[in-house]
Amino acid sequence: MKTRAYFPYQLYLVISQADCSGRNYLEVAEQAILGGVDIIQLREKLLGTSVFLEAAKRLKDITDKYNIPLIINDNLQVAMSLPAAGIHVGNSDISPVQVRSQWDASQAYVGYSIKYIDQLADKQTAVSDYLGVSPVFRTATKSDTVTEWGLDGIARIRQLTSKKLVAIGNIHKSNAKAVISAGADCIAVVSAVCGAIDPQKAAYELKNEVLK
Ligand code: TZP
Ligand code: MG
Repeated sequence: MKTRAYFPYQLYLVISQADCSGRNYLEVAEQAILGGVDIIQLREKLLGTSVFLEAAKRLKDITDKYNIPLIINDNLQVAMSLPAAGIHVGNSDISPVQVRSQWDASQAYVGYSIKYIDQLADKQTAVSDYLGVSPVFRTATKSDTVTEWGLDGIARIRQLTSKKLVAIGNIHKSNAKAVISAGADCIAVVSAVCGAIDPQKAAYELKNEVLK
């Protein structure tokens, strides 16, 4: 596992079983890794902890095989039980400070979604390893979003923090390079890979756009 200070990833797949539209999420994840996805988050909003944990264990068998970090969305119990490489939380979930106090794993990544510019100055940001710029563009995949940051928003956040920035929200092949040029370190996608006919090809094409 990587040290916390080191977050070299550029293509982040956020996956759920529901977002794979009937296909097996494990197959989609493996194809995505083969295409160039270098970090994966399992984001299951509808599963209870024990079912979420079982789904995560199956995915971890694959991410371990390719030495890819597996991040868990929101559920610290699942993240700690696996154990995952880290956890990603929003600003209405368990806080990064609480995660740090309950999860004694110095190597674990903590990702924190930024919806409001004021969050950059708070202590939650200070203890996080990377920030989710959420969303960059409005997306049908997640409807309850607040700020649509746009490319200008990424550039603004970039000027205010040296934290690694993971941009998410309606990122596709056509806009991925612009998102990186605006100041993001990494792009995160759901539908561009999970909704693609060929997830491996989709990941490969995205990776080519974001490679520096
Ligand atoms: N957080 C902010 S936007 C989003 C999440 C989980 C969904 C991104 O999905 P897509 O399909 O890549 O737009
Ligand atoms: Mg959340």
